[in-house]
Amino acid sequence: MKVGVIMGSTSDLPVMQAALDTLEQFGVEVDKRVISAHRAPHALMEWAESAQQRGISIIIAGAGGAAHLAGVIAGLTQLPVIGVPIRSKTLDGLDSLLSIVQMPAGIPVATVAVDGAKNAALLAIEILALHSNELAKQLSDFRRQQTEKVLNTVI
Ligand code: RP5
Repeated sequence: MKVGVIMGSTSDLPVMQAALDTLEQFGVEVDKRVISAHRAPHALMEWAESAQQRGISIIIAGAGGAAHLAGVIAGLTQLPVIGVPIRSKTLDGLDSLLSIVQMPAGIPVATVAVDGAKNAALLAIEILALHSNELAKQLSDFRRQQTEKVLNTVI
């Protein structure tokens, strides 16, 4: 079980690192790439069309601005695609969010919050955990610890 993590630019990496770190924390194998949908469309097509054959089960795609990366990938593969809108300089990420979330019917992209890379990884892990008792156990431990942390906070 492998998760593909792709981003449109190395400038997205500081945000997308949270997805990579979370997947690593759960021991999930990652196939990571930087490919821009508009600067390298042919390479993107090759990557997306071969993703399933390369053992990827779910794709997390982060991009900002006119963020068509996740939608284009979703059109090229039947694998579930989770989009991460990256906060942009000019419109604060609203452009990225709307570009990713407003997919026309027929080709879905599951969209997380602006800069929501950690939740993208957790959503991918939840999907993988449907077929992995080990991941399901790790996930419930993670959630229990998170709950305990909230309840044990002294103010
Ligand atoms: C998008 O354009 C990338 O995903 C990035 O968020 C944004 C800016 O890219 P750079 O100009 O920093 O490479 O394609």
